[in-house]
This record gives sequence, C-alpha cells and structure tokens, in this order.
Amino acid sequence: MQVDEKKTDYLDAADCTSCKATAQMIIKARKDGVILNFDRAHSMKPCPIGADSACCKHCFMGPCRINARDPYAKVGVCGATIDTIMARNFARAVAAGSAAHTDHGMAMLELFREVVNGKILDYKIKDRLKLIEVAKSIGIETENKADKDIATELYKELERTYVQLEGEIPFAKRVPQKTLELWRKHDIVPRGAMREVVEMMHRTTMGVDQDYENITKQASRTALSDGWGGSMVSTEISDILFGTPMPVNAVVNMGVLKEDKVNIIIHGHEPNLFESMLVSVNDPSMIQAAKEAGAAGINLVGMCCSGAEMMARHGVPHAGNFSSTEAILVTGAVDAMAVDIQCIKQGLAAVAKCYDTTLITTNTRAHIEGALHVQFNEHEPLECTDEIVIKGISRFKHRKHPIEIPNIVNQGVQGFSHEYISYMLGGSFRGSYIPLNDNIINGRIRGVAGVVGCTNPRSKQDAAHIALVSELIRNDVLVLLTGCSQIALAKAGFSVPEAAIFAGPGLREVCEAVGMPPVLGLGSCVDNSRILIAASQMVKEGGLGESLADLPVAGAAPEWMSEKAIAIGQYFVASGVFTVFGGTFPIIKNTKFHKLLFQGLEEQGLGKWGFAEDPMEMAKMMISHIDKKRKALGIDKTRERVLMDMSDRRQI
Ligand code: NFS
Ligand code: SF4
Repeated sequence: MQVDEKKTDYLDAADCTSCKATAQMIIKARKDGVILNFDRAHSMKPCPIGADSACCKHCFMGPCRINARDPYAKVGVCGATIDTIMARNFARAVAAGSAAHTDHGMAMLELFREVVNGKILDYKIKDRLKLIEVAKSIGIETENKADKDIATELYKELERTYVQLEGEIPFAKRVPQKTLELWRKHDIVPRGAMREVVEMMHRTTMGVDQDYENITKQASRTALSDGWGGSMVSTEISDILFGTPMPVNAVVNMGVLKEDKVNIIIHGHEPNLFESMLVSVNDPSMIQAAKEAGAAGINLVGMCCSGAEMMARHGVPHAGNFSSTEAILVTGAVDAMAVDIQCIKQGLAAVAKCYDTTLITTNTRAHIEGALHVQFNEHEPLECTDEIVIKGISRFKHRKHPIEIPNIVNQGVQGFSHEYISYMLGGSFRGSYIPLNDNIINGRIRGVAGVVGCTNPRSKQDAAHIALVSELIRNDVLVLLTGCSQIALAKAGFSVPEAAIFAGPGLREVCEAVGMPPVLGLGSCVDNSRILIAASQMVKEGGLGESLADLPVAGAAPEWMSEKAIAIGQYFVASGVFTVFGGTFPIIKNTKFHKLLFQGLEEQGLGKWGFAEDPMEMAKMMISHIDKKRKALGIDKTRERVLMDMSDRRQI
C-alpha cells in the first residue's frame, strides 16, 4: 500500500473533504505512504458507459454496450433496448439494496425469536411499551395478554414480512389508506420481501421482462418490501430489544479517540454486536486488564450506521461516517476495529496493516481477506466481544506507531425517534403530530425533508450534505437526517438547539419554542423507516391531504454511493415522495426510462425522482416541490402572513 512515487497529482486534502479531521489524516497518510479511498477514487476513472447504465452483462452473448449519445441507434445482441437495459440495471440495484436491508432485518427478527423463546439470555425485551405499540399497529390484540404471548404473536406476524408468498406484508396496515389503495391499483403492495427480491432477480435475467415499465413496477414492489418491510422490522425490533431512542447528548468526530485509552471502533450495521461490546468494555475484569496494560481505560466508539444507531440509543461517541473509516486508522490510535456487515471497505484491511490495528470481522456473511475473523454468536455474544477487547488491549500494550489524533469534537443532540418527535411537539401528556401539522399549515414550517445516505469519495466529503441542509433550513424546511448524512451535519455543528439561528424565521421560532435543533437525527439507514412512519402519522392527523403524495415533503441523498441508497430512493418515490439524488445518477437523459422515473411515476400518483449535481439546485427543486404541494393543499397563502408577521415583529 505505498503511494505511487510517480503520481503527484493527488487532490488537495481540503478538496477531498469538508471534514477537517479527515483532511488532517489524508495528509498524514500520504506522508506515511498509505493510500486511502480518496486517492483511489482520484486514480480510478469511472467507466463512462457504466456510469450512464448503458451496458448490460446479464448474459454472455454480451456484455453489450450502447452509446449514450445515440441511445436508440443500437440494441443488445438479444435485441434489448436501452430502456430495458437501464431498467434492469436499476431494478437489480433495488433488489440488492433491498436484500441487504431485508437480511439485516431478518437477523434482528431471528434474534427477537430466540430472546422470546428464552434461548438467548444476553438480550431481553427492553421497551415493553414499544412491543405493545408495534403489536397493536398491525392488529394484534394486546389487552390482558402476557408480554411473552404478545411477542410470540408479533414474531409470527412479522415473519410474514420476509417469507409470505401471497397477500400483503403486515406493515401495509400502517400505510395511509389512499396510498395503499393506489398501490393495490398498481399491484405493487409487497407480498414478502424474499419473494419480491427473487422475482426481481428472475425478471431481470436474460430474456424475461423486457418492458421497462413492467420492470419498474416490480422494482417499486421490491423497494416497498424494504422500506415498509425489511427496514421497518429492523428498526422496530431493535427498538423493542434495545430501547426506543430519546434525545441524548453525544459527541462526534475523530477527537473522540483517546490517546491514553484502548480505542475500539465498531463499524457496520447490526446493533447486537455493539450492544454486547458495551457489556464487554464495562466488565471490571476487562477494565482491570486494560489498566494493567498501562491504559487509562477502554474507549468504545462507533462509525457509520451501527455507530449512528448506538449514538441515537445510548449516546455512544461517533468517530465519523463512511468516507472516514480508513482515515481514522491513520491516527495510529485505533487498537481494534470490529466490523459486521455493509459499507465496510476492503481497503480497511491494508490500511489497518500499515498501522498495526487489529481489524476483526465478526459476521459469517462478511469476511475480509487478511482480517482476523472472530465469529459473533448471538447465543454467546460475549465470547466474541470479550475477544475483541482482549485483542485491543494487546495492541495497546505493543503500540509502536506515533499517534496523532485530530483534536476536534462536536457536541450535539441525537436520537429523535418518530415517537419522540410527537412527544416533543405535542407535549408530554398528549404526544401527537398535530402541532407539527399546525405549524406546517400556518406556514412557520414550510415542509419536511429527509436528507439521508452515504458520503462518496468521488465528491468532497460532507460538502453537499451541509450545503443542501443549510439551504433547506434557511427556507424553513425542517430536516430529518439518518446515516452518514446525520454525522456530516453533526460534525458541522448543526445538531445543537443553538443552530436554530441558521434557520429561516418560521422554523427558528418553532425550534426556539421547543428547544430543538433545526435538523433531527433519527439514526441509521434502516431508520429511514421512521421517516415513513412520521409521514404516515402526519397524514393521519389530518389537514395535509389524504395520501403520502399530498404532503409537502421531499427526500434527498446528495452524496450517495450504495445500491441500498437506490432501494431507499425507490421506496420513497413509490410511497409518494419526491426524491432528489446528487453526485451521479445511472441513467441517460431523454430516454423513455428516464421520463418514467423523473415524471411518469408522479403522473401515476406516486412520487418521482430528481437529480442535480449542485446541492443548491437540489434544494431549489425540493423547495419548489414543497411549495407545489402547499398550493395544492390550499395552504400557500399562510406563509406570506407568517413571514410578514416576523418582519413586522422584528421592526418592533
Ligand atoms: Ni446507509 Fe449505513 Fe453510510 Fe450509506 Fe453505508 S453506512 S446503511 S449505505 S455509507 S448511509
Ligand atoms: Fe447483451 Fe441482451 Fe445479453 Fe444483455 S441480455 S448482455 S443486452 S445479449
């Protein structure tokens, strides 16, 4: 992993990232002769045909390539048109992303089953109220029933989310009636996630579904089985087992590492590994062992989505998002990094080796060549997590690299579950979404945006997230955040109530009255399902239309990179939300498939896709969509009054 001696044109660190800590580590890495994802991105030119989604490799008569400048001039060997090719590529990304969230959710559900059966004793039902609420929401009778019986019934019901062959997934019951009717009309209500993913893979093989509209329909159904299925089960079960998030103070950024302590990072997506790590690092015998090795203690921090989830639930410090996971190893201070599934760059193994950090994989599904594998077993979780701590202590004892920890931390409030948002705005006795709706109707809040998703080393890390969100809140749009986006904004100092000064006058007034920041961090990427539930609650409270598509809301992923982001985008779109992606989009403009995604789906009553490279342009598109919806609801005039009120008031 040496820097290429001949190569001198690496991007300036300050152009690679807005994150000062990461920039400092990029500079150090280059000095140390270590290549990070940023430099790899710079030296790997993306294939332009693939970037346009103009190639097909679904069979071996090909691969076939189409010229994006003249996309209808040619077809594949089998005769597939550009629309078929792009739709199939897109649909496969949806299938892969949905499979990832679904498999993660299924793992949580299996864990829940074993806890309920009494076969796993290390975890228990922590949030009884949530158990009952979730059970009730899908029609399970809970009166005069023992928790165990409710939980058993809930498991059986939710299992259908995955394995059901016919019918509708259980959480379809949470979808506003009018939206559900529309899905039924289009025949896109998911049956079971496994069925939808398998069918999607089948239909996109050579010689099956060759009508881009029909392919897109199944892509919607598959994506909905993720958003309202796999992801939602994951969030709800994790809340039941580990607690529903409530606002907590938490620190983010690389300064959370401590030179005098054994630093252990958990990076991945499943909360169970992390929950057990908390137990292991607090075990007195482990603390004693760390002290004997000369450390002041053990310092457990998170990264990426499992980090975001643990930060939301327990206030565990968070060291950074996706693009920073290699960079943080350059500090030399990381004694162990343990990973489970998803968004774990293979490049970590080489960087970890350079700094002698122990990289540990823990999940059967995700090994990395060159990393140490310590299998995590839910039935005996501490065997694995204790071992991770021991490995960390031993690396601490033999530290041989100079340590440089960027001295940057940012405070903030995290952990806004949809339950807490209603409680916060509605007051402790009458939690409800009525005040949120009222503030939207009276125009103080213009609308709500969900800004989510990854960072991508092909663009300046965090920059588009920060620019987009700043512009949205400046225009009185309340922003809900998850995943790596949430961390980007937390590092930029937006997660404190004082950040209300960056908001427009209406949103600022609401934030100051409630004492909340103008951006609300909800947790990991599967917690995007919290946004769906919040939106459904808004419809149910009344005054903002009858379907999700009526709401003055929009979604965005300004720096996305994962197939999971495409799945999320498609379930937001199919749910009725205008969803704007930044950076890149795998499609050729002025094709029939492009027209379908960016316009046709909305004509069918669903949401639609948008794309802009520039975050300011993204914000403009989202705000004008929100205004369009306000107008359709007949609440466009109220804002003028509020804004006039505000300036009048300011004059006084
Ligand atoms: Ni979401 Fe989480 Fe981050 Fe993107 Fe990856 S960690 S699941 S995919 S990169 S937000
Ligand atoms: Fe080419 Fe058709 Fe095969 Fe795709 S499925 S590689 S377009 S022949």
